[in-house]
Amino acid sequence: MSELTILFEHAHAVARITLNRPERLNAFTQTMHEALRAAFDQAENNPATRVIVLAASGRGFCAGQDLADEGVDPTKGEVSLHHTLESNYKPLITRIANAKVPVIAAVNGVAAGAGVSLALACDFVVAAQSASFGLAFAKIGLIPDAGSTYFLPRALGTPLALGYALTGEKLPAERAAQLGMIWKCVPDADFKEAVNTLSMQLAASAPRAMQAIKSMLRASGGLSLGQSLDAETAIQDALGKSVDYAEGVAAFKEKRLAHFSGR
Ligand code: LHQ
Repeated sequence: MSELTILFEHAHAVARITLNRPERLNAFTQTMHEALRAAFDQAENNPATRVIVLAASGRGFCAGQDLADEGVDPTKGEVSLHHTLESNYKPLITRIANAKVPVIAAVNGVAAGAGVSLALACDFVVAAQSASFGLAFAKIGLIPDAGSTYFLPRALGTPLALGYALTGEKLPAERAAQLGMIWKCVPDADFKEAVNTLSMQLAASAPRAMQAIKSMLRASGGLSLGQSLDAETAIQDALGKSVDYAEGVAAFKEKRLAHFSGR
């Protein structure tokens, strides 16, 4: 067993959080949830963080809930899944969706159950070609949770969401990219480079604009056209007074790269 269930690194404005239970395909335990929360605290409390990469050790990304963990194993007596969903998954998924900086899921291998939900909560999913997404929930008598009933129909459309959720059939990464469920599927050999390139690209982008883009697009499903136009106007007006807008326009005119400060 690995001692640290989560690894954390911070370099060049990129916070890298790695799920580290490779022998269980990084399935979630209570301990891992707690360590993951601490890692997100560390990433988000550092003003130098401009992007968070959520990666995984070993051959899998995340096999969802560890079905042998205390409190969720029904072979050991009656369980209440309310506790772990309320205190672990709900805050995690909400936190990723609301994070001020973009979050990239680096899906190196199989994602199953709540591991799929975790990936879909992120702003980008970059997957290696050998990775796959398995909505394994129904196979064990449960429904998609941790946000999957929200994310899946939006990402795939209702017919495919129903099909994959009801059958639990694995969705290969390449097909997931073709269907628009994920940002990119790349050959295994190019996977690390693809994640690095995207994280460096985002780290160089204007932080306030990225935060506003993320929050507007995530809220858009619940807004009317009029509300969207009003919100765009208010946000754009504020961004128009930012140092980064002045820098972006100056860089464009001078035909050079912009250096954004986040102000
Ligand atoms: C595991 C797991 C696992 C423990 C692989 N747990 N050991 C539920 C309840 C509570 C609240 C919150 O939400 C949820 C939502 C969920 O996430 S429910 C869905 C949970 N996940 C699954 O049902 C997936 C179970 N795993 C699998 O179907 C397979 O392992 C997949 C398809 C992911 C990978 O298959 P393989 O590549 O053939 O690997 P493997 O099955 O040999 O797994 C490697 C080891 O990891 C193995 O242990 P072993 O001692 O035999 O080497 C597995 O038992 C263990 N493992 N997933 N979720």
